[in-house]
Amino acid sequence: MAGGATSSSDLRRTITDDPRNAETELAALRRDVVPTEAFYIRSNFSAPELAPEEWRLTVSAPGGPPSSFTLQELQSLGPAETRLVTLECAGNGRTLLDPPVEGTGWTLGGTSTGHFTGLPLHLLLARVATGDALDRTVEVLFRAADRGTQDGWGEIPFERSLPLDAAAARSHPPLLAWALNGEPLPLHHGAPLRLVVPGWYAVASVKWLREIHLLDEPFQGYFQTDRYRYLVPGEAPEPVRRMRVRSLITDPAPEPGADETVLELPPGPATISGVAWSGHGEVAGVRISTDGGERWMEARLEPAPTPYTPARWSVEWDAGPGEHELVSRARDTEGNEQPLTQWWNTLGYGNNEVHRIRVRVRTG
Ligand SMILES: Nc1nc2c(c(=O)[nH]1)N[C@H]1C(S)=C(S)[C@@H](COP(=O)(O)O)O[C@H]1N2
Ligand SMILES: [Mo]
Repeated sequence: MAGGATSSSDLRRTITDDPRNAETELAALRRDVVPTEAFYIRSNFSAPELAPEEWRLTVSAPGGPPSSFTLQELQSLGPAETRLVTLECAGNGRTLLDPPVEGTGWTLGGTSTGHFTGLPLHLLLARVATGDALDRTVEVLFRAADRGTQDGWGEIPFERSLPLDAAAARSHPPLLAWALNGEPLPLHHGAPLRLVVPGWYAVASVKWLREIHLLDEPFQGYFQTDRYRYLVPGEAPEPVRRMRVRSLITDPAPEPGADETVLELPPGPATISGVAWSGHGEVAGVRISTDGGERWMEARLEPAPTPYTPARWSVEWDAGPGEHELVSRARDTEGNEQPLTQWWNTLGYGNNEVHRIRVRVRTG
């Protein structure tokens, strides 16, 4: 790689052009906020270009007529909130699985953290659910403008539901977001309006929102019942919900754009550092090994700025010449710990195995 400063646009690598899928370089995850140009992108279909002036959000509740809102009308329903939110694709880490599984080829960059601004969803629900509508509601469905065909399902939009308690949460509420890092949402992140659900794998954070329906029975669509399920042969399928605890070593990390599998380090004192987060509470601790998992030391931990976003950790290491395997292993306050070996499932979701990297320390 040529020397000099790395621009933010170099901090994301393309997986597929259309639909657009791109992952963030590990080096970009050293920052609390990932620059928008480096924020990972995951889209199942081509991005729909929606004219903001013509765009409306249609909302319906059981027993009532649908209503519709312009972006301005939504913005006037209550005070906007700006929150730091971590999105992580449920397929992050999929390419590490052995035997390999089908699906978008994420290494470990299917995650980013940014400031989202929007209306807490419960304010909209309170506005549209009158009478006994909320008592009759079990799930809230979010239907987007992007569409495509799926075998056996014909042409379908991207659409997902949330259980009512998650949709109506007042603590770390889902946001109907129109801005990312202080700017209007870019096309590929769901302009003009998307859902952002703190703590949940990002499949819940529906982009290019067009309709919201309060449902009196569970939603059975393709992206709910056929995909985004943990399928383990011989076990009952479980839906993909909250982010499983994960840590990443971000220093040392490959140079952006480089593909080295063994990182070169000079001998002597070094700081190993990284991030860790969980959708199930706070990070309780991170243990680091420099010998492939034989011995472990507890990392110094800085608390996350806000729940479900990355906490930073670091350890000092006196790097001796030779090859070493560095491993990071986080645990959360609900007692979950990253598995030492991968948790294989047919669709390759939620692989939160420990992060292992190989380093070669030069002699003198
Ligand atoms: N409308 C729509 N919303 C969507 C998707 C999509 O394909 N279409 N992909 C989901 C998935 S699987 C992920 S991981 C996140 C990615 O959000 P980002 O592209 O802003 O990073 O969007 C979610 N929302
Ligand atoms: Mo995803």
